[in-house]
This record gives sequence, structure tokens and C-alpha cells, in this order.
Amino acid sequence: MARGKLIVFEGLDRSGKSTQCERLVSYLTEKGVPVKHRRFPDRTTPIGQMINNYLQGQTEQEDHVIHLLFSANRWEAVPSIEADINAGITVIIDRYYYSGCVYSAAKNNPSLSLSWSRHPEEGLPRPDLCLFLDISAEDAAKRGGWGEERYEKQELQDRVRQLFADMRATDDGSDFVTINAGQSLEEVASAIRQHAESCIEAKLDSSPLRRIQP
Ligand code: Z5A
Ligand code: MG
Repeated sequence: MARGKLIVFEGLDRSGKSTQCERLVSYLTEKGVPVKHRRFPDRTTPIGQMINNYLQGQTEQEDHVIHLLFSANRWEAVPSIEADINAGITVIIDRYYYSGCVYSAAKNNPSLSLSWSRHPEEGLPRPDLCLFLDISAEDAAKRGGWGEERYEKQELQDRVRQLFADMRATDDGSDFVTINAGQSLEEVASAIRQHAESCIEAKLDSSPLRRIQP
């Protein structure tokens, strides 16, 4: 049996990741493609609840500790992600390790660089396709103000934007596709569908899931 694919959505805040992730899952499900929808942080697990409390400002965590909790929240899902993929199910994830690295590095903690932040992610299943939803600060601002969560502040978001660009320039970008997320919902969805369908149809079937390399 052909394995499923690992497709992730990344991008800035309000770029439309959750909206488009749900649309893609519905579209593929209607077409009869077996898919599973996940998101990180997964706030349903005990580690995810600690992350949720931190994001909502109810608890404090040392910068490295919260970084490792976000990473652990991905690692705890790995057996289930791998089981789905081996069972032929395509797993579609709303945020993954790129978010993990850039939000932590954006804190400007001198001992938490982008390269330090990437180490705990090494060995995670590597996406077959990373859909990066790109949006200008101006277009994102038109989509409403920031919410109440910890990272939803302009200054930090500006650093996140730069760090996403730095990471795209230095990471192995062979799975990476940039989508102009400033277009209409339908235009963005259509671009995403094209990339996702060619990924799912690609003859990678006998190749094992790759790992995030050092
Ligand atoms: N974080 C971390 O630090 N480390 C990690 O390892 C991970 C995450 C995984 C919570 O994440 C925080 O965790 C996040 C990163 C950090 N911090 N911040 N800031 P989250 O995924 O739970 O955050 P979120 O609030 O759900 O997602 P988001 O990024 O803010 O939004 P989005 O999912 O990209 O956008 P959306 O909810 O789909 O759309 C936003 C609005 O725009 C909504 O009103 C839509 O109707 C509208 N929209 C969407 N598309 C369009 C188009 N094309 N045109 C017009 N309007 C649109
Ligand atoms: Mg979202």
C-alpha cells in the first residue's frame, strides 16, 4: 500500500493557515482521499495544556523550557503520525517545526538562537510538502487586531517575519512552496489544492518518510 503524505501549513499570524487547512481537509475528504487533520500546539494533551496556559498568560515558563515543551508536543504525536502515514492516510498539519523555531528565536534571548532552537526538531518526520502562506504586514493588519495571546504583538511578529525568511533561506527548502496569502480565499485555496494534489499523486510512494536533518 502507498504511504500517506505529510503536508504542513506554515506562515505568519492571520495568513489564513487554519482556514485553508480546514478547506483542504474537507476538499480531499470529499474526493475520497484518506486524510487526518492535526494542529500544533495540540492543546488537548497534558503538555499541550501547559503550553495553552503559557500562551494565555496564566503561567510563566523559562524561554528554553517552553521551547522544549512545544517540541515535545510534536514528538509525542510522532507515533500516531507515523502510524497514519504507514496506513496510507495523508496527515495535514496546521503549524509545525518552522513555527517552533521562529517564535522562540524571536524572543532575542542570547542563548536561544535559531540554530539552537532547531536541534530538538531533528529527527521529526519531514514534510513532503510545506505550504508557506505569505502575507504582507499591511494585508495581515486588514484582517483585524491581535488577540490576547502572548505572542500577538507587532514587534515580535516583525521579528518572526524576518526569521521565517532567514529559515527559508537556510533550511533544506525542497519541500517548500510559498503561496501568496494576500489573495482571495478562493484563489489561495485553489493554489493550495494544486500543490497538495500533485504531492499526493507524486510517485514517492515507495520512499520512506524522511526525517528533519541536522
Ligand atoms: N507557536 C510556537 O511558539 N511554537 C510552536 O512550536 C508552535 C506555535 C507550533 C498559537 O498558535 C501560537 O503558538 C502562535 C505561534 C506559537 N503564536 N502567535 N502569535 P496557533 O496556531 O494556535 O495560532 P492561531 O491564532 O490559530 O493562528 P494564526 O496564525 O493567528 O491565524 P491563521 O490560522 O494563520 O489564520 P486564520 O485563523 O485562518 O485567519 C485569520 C483571519 O483572517 C480570519 O478572520 C479569516 O477569516 C481571515 N482570512 C483568512 N484568509 C483570508 C483571505 N484570503 N482573505 C481575507 N481574509 C482572510
Ligand atoms: Mg490558526
